Amino acid sequence: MSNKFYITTPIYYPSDKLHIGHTYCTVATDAMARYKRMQGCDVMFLTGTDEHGQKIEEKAKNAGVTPQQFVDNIVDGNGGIKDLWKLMNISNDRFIRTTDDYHVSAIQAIFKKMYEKGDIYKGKYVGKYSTPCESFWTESQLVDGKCPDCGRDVIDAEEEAYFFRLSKYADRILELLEGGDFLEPASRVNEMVNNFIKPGLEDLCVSRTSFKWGVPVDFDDKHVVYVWIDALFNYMTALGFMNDKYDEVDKYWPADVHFVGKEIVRFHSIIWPAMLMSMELPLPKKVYGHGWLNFNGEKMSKSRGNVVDPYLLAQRYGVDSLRFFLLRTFPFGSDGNFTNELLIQTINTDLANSLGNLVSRTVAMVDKYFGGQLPAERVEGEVDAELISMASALRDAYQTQMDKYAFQNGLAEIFKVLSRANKYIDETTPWILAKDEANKARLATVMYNLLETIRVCASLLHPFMPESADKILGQIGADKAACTWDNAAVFGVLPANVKVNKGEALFPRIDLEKELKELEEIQAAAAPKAEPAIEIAPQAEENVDFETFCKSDFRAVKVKACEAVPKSSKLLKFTLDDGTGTDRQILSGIAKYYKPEELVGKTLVAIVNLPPRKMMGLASCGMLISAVHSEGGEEKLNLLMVSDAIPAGAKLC
Ligand code: ME8
Repeated sequence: MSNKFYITTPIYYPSDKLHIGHTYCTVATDAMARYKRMQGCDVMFLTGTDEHGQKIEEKAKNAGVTPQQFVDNIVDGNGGIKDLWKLMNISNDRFIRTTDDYHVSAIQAIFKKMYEKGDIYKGKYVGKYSTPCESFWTESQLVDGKCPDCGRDVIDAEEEAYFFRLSKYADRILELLEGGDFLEPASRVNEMVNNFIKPGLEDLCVSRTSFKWGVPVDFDDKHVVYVWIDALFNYMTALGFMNDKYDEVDKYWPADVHFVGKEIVRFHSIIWPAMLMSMELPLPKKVYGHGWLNFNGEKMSKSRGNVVDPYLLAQRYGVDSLRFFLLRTFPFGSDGNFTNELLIQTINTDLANSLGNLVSRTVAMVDKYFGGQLPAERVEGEVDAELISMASALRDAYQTQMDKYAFQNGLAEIFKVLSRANKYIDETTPWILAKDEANKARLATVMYNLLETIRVCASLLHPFMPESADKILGQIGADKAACTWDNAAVFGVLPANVKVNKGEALFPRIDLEKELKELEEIQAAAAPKAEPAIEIAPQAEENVDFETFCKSDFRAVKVKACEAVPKSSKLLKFTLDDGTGTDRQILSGIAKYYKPEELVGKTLVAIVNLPPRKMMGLASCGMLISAVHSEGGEEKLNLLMVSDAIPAGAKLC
């Protein structure tokens, strides 16, 4: 059986500096890659950057540089993405950039192949168009019927585009998701099936003509390939699929696991396998959707000014402490709440107290009582058995957790043993044994058992904190070559007359209160300025002539009934008195902002002469007017309400 292991991170957008959330996923992937290498696997660990798309094109334009210059700076520049991974000691075997020539030409060939097969076809993209943003949206992408980017009105529009026959693969995708453990954690399967597959998979628009910064469709260069096709196939082009740069598809594909954040699980568990099915390629063995890190209970975002900078933390507390904290504290499959306090407390409790203290006490005692080298004589004691059996069983318990990607639990197993070892010191009281020369062999046995326990723990901590684990192994006099995976399940590997090397304290204790204050000040000073608390959409530059404006028929309408639309999280259905004597039905995507019952009896404003349109199979005849703004990064909406003294049907002008 092949012992290859191919693992990937998402490829990151180089649109901004990366933050602790991105670092979290990359560190987890790195720990898994190192764990597999330790087991003797032939690992391919891929990461990279996803460099195309409208967002990058716009950012570059605003910065006055070309898109290529823009991404080069964020990826390769000083303090950029590659520098961050170097700092975090990320051991990726390959780094792909989607602007790499070999990838670009491979994407063109892949697109063409699916087109020739008939799985990509040319059609019309009928949707909504936001003129100020020059972007197309589907009905479901709109937020309250408005452009999700600028919050302004959209118009009906159509554009020539290529489509991928996603619908053709719906049954196979459902079977894939429900029939095994392709997607984990299991909770994500329900999410995908209920939210995306059961409502019906529509064919996917896979080309754009509204911007240029993408891979051109080589047989129709007005179009650029949809960024997600470009991005997802990185996992294969980086091995040499449809290019000559590498020749490792047979060796490493299919991927053993793609680690991805929860919001991109949809792309990886539905669109990606469907495209692979179309290309008749083997599917990855697993997609693991990890949770998000929030900061102080809030989503991290630039507009809130609360993104946590991994550079700052790594420089202040050490790379390994940060790596450790991320994987020790948050269960990988769920969301986690990052706080500075939690970070410092974890460093103090686990690293300074439990691990660091055990190592420094043990080494200091061997140094003090034996001049640094143990004699070979041994006298066993009753209390030894439990420690030895726990340390001997640790590797397998750890493996069970790691194989489930349960990093937190794998580390918990190690810390159970470390805490047992600390207790063993209290039980054996080496300082009392040291008082009597007759106890020398017993004291040496106690020290040896501690050193061996530390060796096993440090070996298994290695994937999480490689530099510190090496330092610990160095201090306890372990030969690195002997600290193998096999030996992690054996007690008694260190030579009987092992010699220790007293060294620096690895994890100094931090004064929580003082440090918190300082850190908060530094973070506040370094944080990009939060955007103003209240954002109002910019006013339209385009003028509408008076006559056109007057064609819009604004009327006061009274809410007779209002109810949620079944199966829609957004829509409310209004039955309105518009003064004509016949009820008017309007659907509005405002369920997030109002409870239906609070609107009954209110007098609202509607445009009543828009052509009727269907939403969720129901007719909507007109549009309710509301005011939209953003507060602290959160969208707020208020329906325009007028005095109840105004009769239904009154014209507003
Ligand atoms: O999505 N906590 O790129 P990206 C945890 N280019 N993870 C977080 C996070 C947080 N606070 N914020 C972001 C893309 N992430 C695409 C991927 S793959 C073919 C293309 C994670 O830079 C996020 O969930 O926006 C995602 O998995 C990864 O960072 C990259 O995000």
